Amino acid sequence: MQHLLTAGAQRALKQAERIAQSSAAPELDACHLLAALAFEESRAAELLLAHQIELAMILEQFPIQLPEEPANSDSDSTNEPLELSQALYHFPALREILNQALEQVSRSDVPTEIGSEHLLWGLLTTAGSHSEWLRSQGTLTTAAFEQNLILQQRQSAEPINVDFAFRVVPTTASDQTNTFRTIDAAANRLREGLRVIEDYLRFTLDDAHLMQLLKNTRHQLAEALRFIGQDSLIASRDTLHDVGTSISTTSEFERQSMEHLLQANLKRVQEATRTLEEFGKLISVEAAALFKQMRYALYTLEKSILSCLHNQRRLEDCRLYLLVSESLCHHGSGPAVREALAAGVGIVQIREKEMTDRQLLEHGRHVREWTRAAGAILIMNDRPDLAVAIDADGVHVGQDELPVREVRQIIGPQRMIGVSTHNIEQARQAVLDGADYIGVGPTFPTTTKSFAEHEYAGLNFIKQVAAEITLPWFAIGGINADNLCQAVQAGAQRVAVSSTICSAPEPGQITSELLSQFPG
Ligand code: 3NM
Repeated sequence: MQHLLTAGAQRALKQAERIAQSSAAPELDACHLLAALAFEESRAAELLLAHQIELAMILEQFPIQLPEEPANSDSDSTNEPLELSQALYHFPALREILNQALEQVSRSDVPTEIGSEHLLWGLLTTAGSHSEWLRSQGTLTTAAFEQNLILQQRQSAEPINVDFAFRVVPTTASDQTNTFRTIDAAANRLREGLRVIEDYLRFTLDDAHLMQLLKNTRHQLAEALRFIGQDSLIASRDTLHDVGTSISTTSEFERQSMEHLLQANLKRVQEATRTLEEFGKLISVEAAALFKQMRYALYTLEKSILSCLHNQRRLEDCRLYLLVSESLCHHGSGPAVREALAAGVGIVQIREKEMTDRQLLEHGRHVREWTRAAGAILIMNDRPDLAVAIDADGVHVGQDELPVREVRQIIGPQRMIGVSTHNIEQARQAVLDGADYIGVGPTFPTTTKSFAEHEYAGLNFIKQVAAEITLPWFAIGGINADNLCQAVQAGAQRVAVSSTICSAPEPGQITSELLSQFPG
């Protein structure tokens, strides 16, 4: 890493050189630098004064003669930054001081350039008559000096404290007009982008829930623009002179895929809301707050749409999801899982409530091997830590377990998170929370998990979800070979079962039977 000297430090070194010359000294030494630091306007000079050390005292103490001519600013000051290595080369007598200065800089919170204050630190901490004298000046101990140095650095790094909020208010009529024009153009950009996204959601993704979110955003835009004032916006519109309308880049006409088009428009609407928020602050605080809300809603929308697409691909071939519990398996979970995988189960969840962590870890590693060999997805119920430990592909959580955000913190961005939902509000919320798939149930009465009377969702819930959610979802609860067709008719494209496969005398055979009931 290269270290540069600040302009102040460079000036001080040059001044020291001149002082050495005017003092007819055989070579430049530390006391010339000390005099130069006190002589130049610099941070070092401020620090010296803070410790009651003045130039006159230095001149009295050391055999120094200040130059009669002031430094020629033109020839002396160069704009070239000076590197430490160059300074060491030019001023070999100051080597130790420069090294001490570097050490002090490296210790600071924000390593910066070497300044005059660091040179002063170098003087204070290297042996010689200069440091003995400095330390004998009462208040100048290394601890006190270091404290002042830190304070000085903080002062320059922190923003100035003011007891009022800055608010930039357009002052002239043309300022105002330009603000309105900017808002008008951004609002149009936002409207157009929202329309493109809406068409995508309607005709391609066919997701009624996310479309509703988009509609809410459009309503918010109308509400926010009321605070701005539609009349002012239209009055300030000047499309003919808008440079943006005539400039188009070729990339604007290139969209490689539907997803690319979607992403470009999601970015466009987010950028537009940012412009609206910033310029809106100049007109109406209420409008700015609404624009901000819209910007966040659009981030969530982007995440939800992209998550739908990504997970639809990941779970494309997964029609049947097996939840395996040792206690339900007549011949042990090993044969049940292996036979079901061989018959075409695409995703397996380890759902054990009785095992110790050690047992779960060992069991999990086996199931990981089997699922990996079959190219199937492995999910761990309720335990993000163990999911990571056995390298599972994801975690499944219920409504009372860890929320998606916390699970995400533990398992990272790539692994999946499944969430159990028992009514449509929970299902919608899970989509917005960032679930990768949801469980929808209980579809039929089940004894594998207990539910309160009001939690029994039934086929109506399946129909509701089928009507509005395109994030992959699995109908679950009491599904068997006899009723699976009802769930499929209600709109389920994927189902999850536990006892039907685990307790079957021939898990492979029942798996095939279940799979054969899916259309296509
Ligand atoms: N969750 P079986 S139903 C674990 O509705 C579980 O969220 C459900 O087992 C939900 O296929 C259920 O044996 C039990 O009924 C699934």
